[in-house]
Amino acid sequence: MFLACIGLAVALVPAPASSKTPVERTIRVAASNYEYTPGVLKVNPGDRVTLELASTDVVHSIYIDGYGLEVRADPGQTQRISFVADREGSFRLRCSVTCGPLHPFMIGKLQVGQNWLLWRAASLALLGAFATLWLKRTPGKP
Ligand SMILES: [Cu+2]
Repeated sequence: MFLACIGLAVALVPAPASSKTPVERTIRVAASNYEYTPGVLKVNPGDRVTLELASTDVVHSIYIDGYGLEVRADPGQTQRISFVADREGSFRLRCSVTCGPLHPFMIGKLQVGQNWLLWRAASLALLGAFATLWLKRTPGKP
C-alpha cells in the first residue's frame, strides 16, 4: 500500500516549475556526413536560443519539429536562427534538404527542460521492481 502511494505520487505530482532564469545561449551545430554535432541540444524553457548551423560538406538544414523553424546552410557557410524556447519537451531535428543516401537518418534532438516523462517512467519501473521483491519476501500475506 505504501509503495502504491509512492507510485501514485510519482505519477501524479506535477513537474516542478523550472527555477532557472532564462538566458541567451548560442549553440553551434556542425552538420556533415549525415549527422549533427552535437546531436542533442539541451536548453531551459524560456531561453533565447541562437542556433548556428555550420555545414562542412553539402547543403544541410535543421528543421525543428514542433517549433516549425528551419535554417539552411550552404557548404562552408554558417547560418543563424534565433528563437525563444517557449515549448517544453523533446523535439526532433531533421535535415529538410535531400543531401544524400543517408539523408533520412540525419536527425537530432532539441530538449527543452527536463524529460519528466522519462524520469517518471524510470521511477515507476524502479518502484515496480522494489514492490515485486518486497512481495516475494513476505509470503502468505495477500
Ligand atoms: Cu542533410
